[in-house]
Amino acid sequence: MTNPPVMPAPVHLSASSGHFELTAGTRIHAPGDAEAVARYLAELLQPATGFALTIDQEDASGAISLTIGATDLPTPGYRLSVTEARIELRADDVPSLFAGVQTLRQLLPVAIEASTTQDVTWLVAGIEIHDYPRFSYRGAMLDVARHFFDVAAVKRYVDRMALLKLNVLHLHLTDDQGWRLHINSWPNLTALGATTAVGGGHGGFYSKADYTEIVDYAASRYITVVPEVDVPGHTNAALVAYPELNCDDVAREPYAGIEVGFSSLCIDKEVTYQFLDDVFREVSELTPGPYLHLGGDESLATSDEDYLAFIKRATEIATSHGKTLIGWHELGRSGDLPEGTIGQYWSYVTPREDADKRVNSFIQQGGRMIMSPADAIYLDMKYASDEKLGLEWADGPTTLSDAYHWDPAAIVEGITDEHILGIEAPIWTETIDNVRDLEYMAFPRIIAAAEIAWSPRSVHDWNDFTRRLADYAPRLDAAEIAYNRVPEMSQQ
Ligand code: TNX
Repeated sequence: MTNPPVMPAPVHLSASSGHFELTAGTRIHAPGDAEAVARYLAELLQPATGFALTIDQEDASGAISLTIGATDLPTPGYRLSVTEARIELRADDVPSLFAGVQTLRQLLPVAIEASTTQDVTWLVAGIEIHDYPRFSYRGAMLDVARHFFDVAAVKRYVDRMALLKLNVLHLHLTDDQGWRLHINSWPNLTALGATTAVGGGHGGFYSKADYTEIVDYAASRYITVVPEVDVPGHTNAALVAYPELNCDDVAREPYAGIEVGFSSLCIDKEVTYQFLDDVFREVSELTPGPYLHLGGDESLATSDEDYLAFIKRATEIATSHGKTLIGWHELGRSGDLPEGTIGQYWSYVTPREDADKRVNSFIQQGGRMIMSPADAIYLDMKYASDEKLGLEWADGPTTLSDAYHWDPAAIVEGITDEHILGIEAPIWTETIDNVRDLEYMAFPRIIAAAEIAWSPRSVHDWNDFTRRLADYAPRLDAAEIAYNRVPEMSQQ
């Protein structure tokens, strides 16, 4: 018997005998903090089964039991046991319990992903799993600046992430083409700076209520939102909205192209820092998570001296609002970062230029790294040269195999798991303007990314991964995920 395809691969899984059958009468026992996850599970199972499962906090006789308590696993993790009589899921903390539910979900027949009632016997084969993540930060980034994605689209992406045990949603909220979050003290950012997109589309932005709706929805899936306000480059939209942010006081024209590196806030003007203080304060107030991302990439229109002076002030202002900072790896040019600033690496699987030096700079300044090597994990790269969607700058197309065959701890010499907070799969949206295209670019490569983020190196195995993926395809179909059916998914 082959093991069920669980994505990402668990640390340990062994099949046992018998089957558990989920029926309309199955009760879920979930004391204390486990109850919220039990409610999520009941909601998840409802559409396809038609069952409204009863959740009980006190009565321990329920056949499915979700509990929080020590699992004796190395990091917060979960143990899942399925026998004919019971399903027992025990986790060290609530997010791990939620992760365990994602595993359980994948042990049910694929029809469980359907949005309408299915005539299926809901059997779960006997199994013992213990599992815990390799990295605590398992992210996906969505660029809502090049093309805007509304609240419903973001929620849908959040649910896709949850399935794969990803737990950080990084929103790239501002760029040359658009400013996508309303800021009360600088209202023209959205009134004038959000009206376009790449290719000249209509743009769009989140009201504060919209943004909070995303943050709350993500939180209900134990996903932390990291907002990015990209400065000092990638700021044309702000320079359109406020002439005073330009050194020459002349408002810029809206930009609908895909070049990078041409815009910069005016480094010498005091108003620039008032602007940053207001924006960082308002964004921080809306953000319960610990992180604020301030970009810092590709500031090619800013001189070295200006860049360093700017970063010193901008980071001081940002930390004054109580957040830990994240910056793209160029931020490591500064030796003056607030202690513990996190770097996000976007060079290649083999570092180029001074990317490895930048990484070491963050580590020396007490920070850790998020690894996003562009030639492995940039989900906006083409799958193949003849594809319509995607870019190719990161050494040509990125195949599923490229997305799977890399190790975050083998990129920069001396930088190993202890220096790595986690990994993140960005999806830049120059060529992507709708949910189907987004899912096509993300899936299946994001599954590879999730496996790099979650599963230990010891269980990484390309043949096993592609076999599981082929078995997994019907589940993606049932979930109506618009994935790219790459050749590896059709093998038997
Ligand atoms: C590089 S990598 C960028 C983005 C683009 C992306 C397209 C990085 C930090 N910046 O501005 O959208 O390439 O792949």
